[in-house]
Amino acid sequence: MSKKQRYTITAALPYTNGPVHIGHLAGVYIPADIYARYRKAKGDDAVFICGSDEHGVPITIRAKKEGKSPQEIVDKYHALIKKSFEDFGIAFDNYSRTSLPLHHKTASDFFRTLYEKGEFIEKESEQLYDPEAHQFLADRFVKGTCPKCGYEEAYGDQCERCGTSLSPLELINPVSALTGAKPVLRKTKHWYLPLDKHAGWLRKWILEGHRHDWKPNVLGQVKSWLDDGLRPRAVTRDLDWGVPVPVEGAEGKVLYVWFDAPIGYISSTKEWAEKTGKDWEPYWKDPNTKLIHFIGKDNIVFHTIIFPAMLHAHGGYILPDNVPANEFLNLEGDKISTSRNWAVWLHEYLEDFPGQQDVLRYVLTANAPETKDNDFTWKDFQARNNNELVGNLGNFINRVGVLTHKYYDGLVPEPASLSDSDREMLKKISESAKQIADLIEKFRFRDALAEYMNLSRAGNKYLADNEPWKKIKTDPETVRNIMYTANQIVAALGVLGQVFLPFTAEKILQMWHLPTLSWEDVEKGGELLPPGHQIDKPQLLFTKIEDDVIQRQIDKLMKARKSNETASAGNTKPIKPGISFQDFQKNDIRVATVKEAERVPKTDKLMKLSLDTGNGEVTVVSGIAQYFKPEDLIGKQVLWLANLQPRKIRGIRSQGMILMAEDADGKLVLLGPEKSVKPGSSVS
Ligand code: B3M
Ligand code: ZN
Repeated sequence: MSKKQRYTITAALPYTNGPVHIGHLAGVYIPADIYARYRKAKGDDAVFICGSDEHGVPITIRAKKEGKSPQEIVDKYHALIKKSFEDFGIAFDNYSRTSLPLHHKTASDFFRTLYEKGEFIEKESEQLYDPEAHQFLADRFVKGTCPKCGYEEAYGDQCERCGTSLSPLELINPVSALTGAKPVLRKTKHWYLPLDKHAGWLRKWILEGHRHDWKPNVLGQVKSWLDDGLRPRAVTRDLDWGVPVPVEGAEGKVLYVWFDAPIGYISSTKEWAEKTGKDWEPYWKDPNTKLIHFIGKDNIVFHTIIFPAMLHAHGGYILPDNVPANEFLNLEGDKISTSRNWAVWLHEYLEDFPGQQDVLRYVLTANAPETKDNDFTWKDFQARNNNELVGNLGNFINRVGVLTHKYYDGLVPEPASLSDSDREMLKKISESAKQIADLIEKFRFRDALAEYMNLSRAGNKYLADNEPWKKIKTDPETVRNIMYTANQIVAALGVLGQVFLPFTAEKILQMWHLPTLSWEDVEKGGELLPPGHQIDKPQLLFTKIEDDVIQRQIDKLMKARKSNETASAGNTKPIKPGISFQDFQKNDIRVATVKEAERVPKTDKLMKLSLDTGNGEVTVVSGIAQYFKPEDLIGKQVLWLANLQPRKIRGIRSQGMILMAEDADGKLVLLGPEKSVKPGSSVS
């Protein structure tokens, strides 16, 4: 037996400003749960930690919208989220919340330690303040006219029309997005974590030390952050909801939510330790402990750079051993969105598919966005249930149970002398277990699940090839061998299934009266169920899902889409004051072809494009990097305003601009000719 290894396994703390949906489950909680269950099945000393992230600006916005206090909002969603996780068998050892006094104290002490060690920089700056709301305004909460292009709806951090990065102070006629009031300037002091100081060791630790064991998507993001150059990052905010900054002169300030949230992992571990009479410290401080963070791709920088820098600056803590981040899950071809209600909510799924948690767990694992964004569709959900769960796994187990009862009154038969094919099948059981283990340890959960299903498929094939129902009269000895072997496979599927499909595995274990078998027992090979072992009459594990059930789900989504369209139709902007045709003709708009595209370093939004204008190439800097990948743009034809005065953006001379349509949710869409035309063709 391998040595017990200590693991601290965390799953991202969900924001309590809405319920959880399939994207959360597929991206973070199911893989984390499989991994934690696996480690425990292997006999490791693993603790699985999570909790609600109850601070941050979005929660205060939600509270304002619903006319409630932030505490009321987080109470409501904390309860809902916690229940969804329980319902789906996400087996946290502790699910905490960051509004608890224990967390406030832990986060506060952590900040104080860094403060006292001189790990922060203090900086005073002038920021916009809303005199009506009595609060400083985060950049996104200031709107006004872009000084570069005159767009009236520019945000305090950027103009989405021309792509220029802005500071709120550059906006013409700024107004508060909270109250519409004219903001005033006020001095404010904040504490910054000088990430630049940490760049050296971070680079060594991750890009050298973990270059073989961390996922490529994670390494890629880390590298691009480091290559762009790290800068000091403010870890405090002027806000009245959060953990108060525990130093003098910080009245009315709280810790930045991304400073306190990861400390939530530590406080949740402390809470667990208090409840269970354990010591929390080895789980965070013993260098032999492996710390694993399961997260979505939008959280990578916080878990690979910022939180490790905090832990390092504090001293005494271990750093993550791995950060297996997933990409995103889309729904029926569209990005999942809480505000557009484009989601499958877990609590609603359970109303429509009671008792069918494992079907969703199965589909989300089989289709997990491990290496790239993936799509969930209801048709695929139906097909996987009917073909794979009903047709393969459920069918195999049922057949073995039925035949064992029919031939042997539910007792595992005594084998005669096993044939080569029986032996091979038995060998495959332990090989599968090892293979699944290996894949899980590499965080390849889809492949691990596929291997699990392969074992069941092999079982089906074994029965079909050997046809016990034909031999029972003529060759009962061989049938005893077959049914003995088939029951061993069921036992293995029950034990190994606990990590993927806990509800189903539980049923198998009960029907087969499985003694306490461990993962190691299955890996070792050999007999799992002795002859004479009694099993129950089988009940069906899965049922076929009919078309009308799926159609209802699709209809529900279409309804959400319709109501979004109606809502956004009411939201179109008023038409601007009239202009003459001559005015319009001053615009020289042409079709151009994108030849090259690359992100502008150190910005999130800017993309540098090289356009074939039919009359040479020009460079345009455009604020579209959030919506497109460079490779998606190359070769596309776009509309180009050719005679806009050139200007420098981030040191790059940008000539003209690209025309775009803005979707109701602010997403930008390229405009181009309906069919390809010669670059330089004019638009009128
Ligand atoms: N609440 C963001 C998110 O849900 C954030 C994660 C915190 S993990 C410490 O995506
Ligand atoms: Zn602008």
